[in-house]
Amino acid sequence: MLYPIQNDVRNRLDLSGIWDFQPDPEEVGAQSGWFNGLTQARPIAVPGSWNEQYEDLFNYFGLSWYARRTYIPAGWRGQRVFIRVGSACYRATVYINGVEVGSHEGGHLPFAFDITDVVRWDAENLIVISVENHLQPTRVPSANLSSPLGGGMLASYPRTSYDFFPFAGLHRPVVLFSVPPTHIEDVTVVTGISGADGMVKVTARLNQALAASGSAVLTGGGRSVRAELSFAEGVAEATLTVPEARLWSDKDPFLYDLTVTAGDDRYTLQVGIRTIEVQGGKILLNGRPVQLNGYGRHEDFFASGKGLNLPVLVKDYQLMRWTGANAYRTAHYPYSEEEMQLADREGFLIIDETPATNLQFESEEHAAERLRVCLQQLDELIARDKNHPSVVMWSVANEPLPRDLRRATPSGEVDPTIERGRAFLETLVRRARQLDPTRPVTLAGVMGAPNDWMRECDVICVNRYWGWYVFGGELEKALEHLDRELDDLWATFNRPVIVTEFGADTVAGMHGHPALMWSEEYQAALIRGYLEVAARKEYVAGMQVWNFADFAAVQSPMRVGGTNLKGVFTRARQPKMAAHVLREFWGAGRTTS
Ligand code: BDP
Repeated sequence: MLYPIQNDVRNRLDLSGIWDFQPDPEEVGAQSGWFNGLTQARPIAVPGSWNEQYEDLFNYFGLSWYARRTYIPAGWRGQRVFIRVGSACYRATVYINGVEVGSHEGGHLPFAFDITDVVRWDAENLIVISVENHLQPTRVPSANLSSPLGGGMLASYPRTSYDFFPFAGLHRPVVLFSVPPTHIEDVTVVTGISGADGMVKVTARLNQALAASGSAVLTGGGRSVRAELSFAEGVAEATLTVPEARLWSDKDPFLYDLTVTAGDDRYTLQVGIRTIEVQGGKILLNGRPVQLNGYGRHEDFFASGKGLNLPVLVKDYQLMRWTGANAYRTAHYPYSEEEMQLADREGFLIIDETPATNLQFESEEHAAERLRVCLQQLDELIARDKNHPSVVMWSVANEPLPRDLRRATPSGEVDPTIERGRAFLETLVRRARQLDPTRPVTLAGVMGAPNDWMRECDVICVNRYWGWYVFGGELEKALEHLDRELDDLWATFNRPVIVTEFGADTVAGMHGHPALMWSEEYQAALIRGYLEVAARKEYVAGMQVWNFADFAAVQSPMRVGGTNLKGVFTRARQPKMAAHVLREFWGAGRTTS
């Protein structure tokens, strides 16, 4: 799944802008031929969630139709033409000139369809995309579960099983692109280090099982290294040796250009030469210990919802850097490709997470379908992000939940979800490792879940709310528990530990003396306390605050104005006191030695 680019042999037309839009709550659009055009359309921005663009659409998750017309440049004739959607949440069907060309499910990953045979060259083309985000128990993430925990996150509306707003729509750009008839369909880059040399192994695959010749050329830092590629059955492989390579790191995110040529096609991508591995209690970047300090985040902003918002993205990177962060987790789903490119360029270390958040194993009814969806999304994520140097770890799940967080049902009977969960999660971890043996694999564990669920993980990631959901207001006690629990995790696993969530809801501008819960002082003290405890532990490989910024959640008695207020920045990106504490701890700079 290569990101579409523009060069002299490939073309790309970005259809971002104002589209026509029509909700279809009765689901009559298909019978009524809406793929031939919308009758009562209103304007809507693409990319963008529909929910915050119109008041009546805020809690609407049903079927909706998008439409837009475009000419296709004459210069594309003779090439294969594709439509590609960066993401559509949750299920989408694409029609070109009234012809259905394909569907995709899963809200956060790209998909493309070959539309060469249905495009018009002498007239405008009508592009129609239907999207729905029905909140269902079989989907990932799941909603409207009937299990005891599934009454919704804290009896929420809408009834999600997770703590963020289920924004819907075309969240990332829709583009048309064209490529030569025989073209490079995929490139896999694996980098290594040998003495002062960088090793870049390139595997390229064509769309057809043909013999062809080509090349791989790596340029950067005033140097150029070249290898011939000879394709057999559509696949070619070569390893480039880069003398005195400039390595990619969070301190020096140096990128080379790799240009792969095959027949008439040419594709260029950015490559960072680096290694990532786990050794004892350390994560090693290019053989040296590195700390992954930063945040759990969300794609979230006013009006755009979960839609790609480039100025906010750049601003967020600047603010993360201002606090001295060098890492974050894409909680709780894959983020945009544009964001991953920025991370490569800016030197952020990413824990790349699938949409499998808050999995429950209560009923076996939906388990098989959910596993299928999880595996599909994991496969698509790794296919999309495998070449990003910034991606240093895969997270296959966030906070999978046993029935009872105290590990046994009150009657003393064994909780069957423990064994079901273990098998399910093990399948995900193993699949990630099989698809990509070059990166550590993890999942972010909830407080009270069985440790056994993390047994297969290379790095132990835990979300901890001592001082908030447990021992709220009792910071001293909370920190004692944290201290002890971290040591226990190390004793159990002998692997690096990252606290992937910790924090406190905080109303910006609310102060307290003494520092009471919800005040800026309390959040600042809690974060300071956690960082101090962690600083004493050699095996802690990173601290990630929940959350970078306040974000839209579902309505519940726990979420003021439907917002999770654990941000160290507000939703409008103003710093709370805690942001200054982080600056003090991390601001001295990046932590790779
Ligand atoms: C954790 C979840 C995260 C929530 C957070 C919270 O992983 O999605 O937003 O807690 O409660 O359980 O703020």
